[in-house]
Amino acid sequence: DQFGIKAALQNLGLKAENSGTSTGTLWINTGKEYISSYSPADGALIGKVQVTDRQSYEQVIAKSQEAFQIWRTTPAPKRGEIVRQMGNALREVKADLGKLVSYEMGKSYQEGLGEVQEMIDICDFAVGLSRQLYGLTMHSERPGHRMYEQWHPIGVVGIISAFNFPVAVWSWNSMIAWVCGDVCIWKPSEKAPLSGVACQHIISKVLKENNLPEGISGLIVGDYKVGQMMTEDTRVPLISATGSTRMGKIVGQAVAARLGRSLLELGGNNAIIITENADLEIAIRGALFGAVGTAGQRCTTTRRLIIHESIYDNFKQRLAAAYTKLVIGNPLDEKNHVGPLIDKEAVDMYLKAIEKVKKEGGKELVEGGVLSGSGYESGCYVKPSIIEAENHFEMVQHETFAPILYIMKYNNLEEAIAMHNGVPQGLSSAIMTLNMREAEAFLSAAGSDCGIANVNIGTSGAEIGGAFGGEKETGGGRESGSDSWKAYMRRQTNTINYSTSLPLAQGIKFDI
Ligand code: UN1
Repeated sequence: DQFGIKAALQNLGLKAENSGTSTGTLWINTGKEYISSYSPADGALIGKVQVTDRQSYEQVIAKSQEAFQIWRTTPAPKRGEIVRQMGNALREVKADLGKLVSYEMGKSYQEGLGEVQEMIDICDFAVGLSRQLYGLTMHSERPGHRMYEQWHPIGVVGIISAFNFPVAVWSWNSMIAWVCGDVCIWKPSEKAPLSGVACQHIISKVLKENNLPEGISGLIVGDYKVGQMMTEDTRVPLISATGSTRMGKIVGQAVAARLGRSLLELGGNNAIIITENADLEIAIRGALFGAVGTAGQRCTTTRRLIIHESIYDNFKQRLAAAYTKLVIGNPLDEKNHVGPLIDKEAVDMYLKAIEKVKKEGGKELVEGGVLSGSGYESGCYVKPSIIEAENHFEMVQHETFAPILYIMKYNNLEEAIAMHNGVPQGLSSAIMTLNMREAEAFLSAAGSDCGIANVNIGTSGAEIGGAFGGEKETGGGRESGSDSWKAYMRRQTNTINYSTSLPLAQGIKFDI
């Protein structure tokens, strides 16, 4: 136990066998099916988590509905105070939780710490927000009347999160939803359930210390069938789901069928345009972290580089040289840059994508492949690859959750932007240029069609202060900062008559 995993698990209250259903402080024992969580770092079984069955799901729903009655009328700044305590609790366990995230899903320890930092940041943001849930006031067209709008909590929010950010994305949703007065039920990824259980322990402790109803935070565990209980449930007015476009289409349609609300944050196919006016040093570094960080398993991962033809050869040589310096290995060992993929299924998809794109005419500039031998026993470690390809190739149009970077050339910026936007997804994007006209064209209404567009920064690593999400097949939802909170509340327009008569709007006469 060279990296202190045992101690971290212990500090986080995890055991070999864990219940996966929690109404808050109360953990429900279903005693039946288990999910085993294996580390892609070394292939070891970390622990088991019980799968939520229908009966225990009903208990979670009942507790959250009960809790909502109290939480919705707790003053928002008081709710913020609870979230402040949650942020502090996260500060205390940052190293342990970062380690668990790293060990359970395979991102580097540095990135695991970064993920927990992102949670702490959103807590701080939410605390401030708890005093700023502003509505507008309007001028009524009728004398002696006042109009305004207010924002009320919506109810039970169902959160479905993905393995790649097993805890941060949940916190973007839950911390904001909590200050908004909602209660949350979380189904963490079945590929990283222990990280979910660990967070639930942290939150329920804070709730208990404050004598708050346990159902403010509920946890359910399992695969899509468990998620389905929430997506089809009219008692859950909002479902926020993060994951693949395939999953999002199923969830979105199930929620729409009952006219519920969904907030979707799905796949990306993020590109960087590198113009002849780029600072090449920054462009290389931005592209490198964007493409290989989290082993290419961020929804914001850089998947395509669109490079001006005049610098194409030079850039590709420098990038390929940078790739030779990447050290691949155990994510907990801080000298390594790239950890494993989440599981062998992901490795298969990575291999198939490379094979397929080569059949389509792609040329491997930096060769991929699965690593074997000492340190790579889990079978989940792969080599980041660069492939020269064309934008219309089927594989280039598709999001493969692995470190495969497609590079291509362009001749003029208009063409580059058309290539950039010429994919079904629309999450994150970037341009590398020191030329103001190019940068502004990229950010204009005729530029990038993505929810995130950066200049001289890679596509990943967004800060929590902005609204996070994207267009087209990315699903259109916005989470995290800015005014994303509005998605978690219901808006009510109020008109108050304090006059002694009853004039009708639009000047309508109706006298008897
Ligand atoms: C995700 O991959 O689902 O912008 C979220 C980023 C991170 C969040 C990624 N802050 O890369």
